[in-house]
Amino acid sequence: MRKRVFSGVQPSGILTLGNYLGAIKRFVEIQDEFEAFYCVVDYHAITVPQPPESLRSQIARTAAFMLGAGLDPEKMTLFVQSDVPAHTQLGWIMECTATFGELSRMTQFKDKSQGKESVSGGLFTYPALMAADILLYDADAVPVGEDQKQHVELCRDLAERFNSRFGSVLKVPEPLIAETGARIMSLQDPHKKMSKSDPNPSGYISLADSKDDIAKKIRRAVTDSGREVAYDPEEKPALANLITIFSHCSGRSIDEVVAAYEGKGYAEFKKDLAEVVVEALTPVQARHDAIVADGSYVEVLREGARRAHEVSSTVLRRVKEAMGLSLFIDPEGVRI
Ligand code: AQP
Repeated sequence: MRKRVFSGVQPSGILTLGNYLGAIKRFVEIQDEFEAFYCVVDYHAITVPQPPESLRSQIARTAAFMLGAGLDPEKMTLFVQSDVPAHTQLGWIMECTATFGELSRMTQFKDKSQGKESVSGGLFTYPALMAADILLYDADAVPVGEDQKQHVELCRDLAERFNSRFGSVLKVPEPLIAETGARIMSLQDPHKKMSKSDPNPSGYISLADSKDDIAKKIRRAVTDSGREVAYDPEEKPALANLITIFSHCSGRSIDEVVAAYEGKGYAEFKKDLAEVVVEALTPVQARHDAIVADGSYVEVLREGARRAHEVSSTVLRRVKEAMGLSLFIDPEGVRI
């Protein structure tokens, strides 16, 4: 039997090149090897305010970009989190399993809240919901970018704690992180990861950016002092990030990229980088546009939710039974 993977993507903006290279490209590569469940995690997106119209279109576009990147409905299950009731139910149980101290140590919360008390409670507890998302599918592994590793480790801790209290109920998953390219950094600040909710659009390349926007953003990307195209993440982090992007989009190794630009300046490197990125994204954009135009993602998401419900409701039932919670009403709200 194939091992199972689960992973989610937030529809909190238009997907970035970071989401694509760090996660979605990988989802596509492993869809033959694993039984994969991929989820548009819209409950996670509402940890910060989202206007309803843009949230609705971002959910559709996230799914369409994931399919456009090459996810195949014949091979994997793609669904929207809020279509499957078990997520919030196990989410609450995981909130009650996690401790305040554990959630306080999550670096993403620290980064995103920046010490403000006005952030939502959901932003603080969302790693518990993420743990529930994963555990509902008995996932063996979770393909994520490096930035999500801490959350997958929390998920493992919560599953182990739950199992030590209630018996062997939950499968403890492993993170599955690519060796390189797992963390694509902002084009404006190489110490910050590239993020779709960055208020400065020059920091990220969105999957919807035009050829001209991509060229402009790469031209304006910060570089380090010096002229030589050399890969040195410590001393030249901005350039190292651009070389990593080049390598991932072109399929050439870091060494090959560096060798190709020996004796050439940053300007020529950046011009070619823009072309390589455009070449990688053009087919994804074309398929995305076709999927949005014919609306075919709707049926994929409907069938995905049906399949996800089938699997997750069984795991939720197992959890409730082990904890002594009520089983008089099934997850659809129907008396049994
Ligand atoms: N910069 C990145 N480099 C590599 N991988 C990344 N991922 C995100 N940013 C990078 C990976 O993309 C997957 C989906 O991420 P997400 O949408 O669920 O949440 P996120 O990590 O919070 O992504 P963003 O773009 O930064 O969203 P916002 O701005 O809304 O917070 C994950 O596997 C993630 O590792």
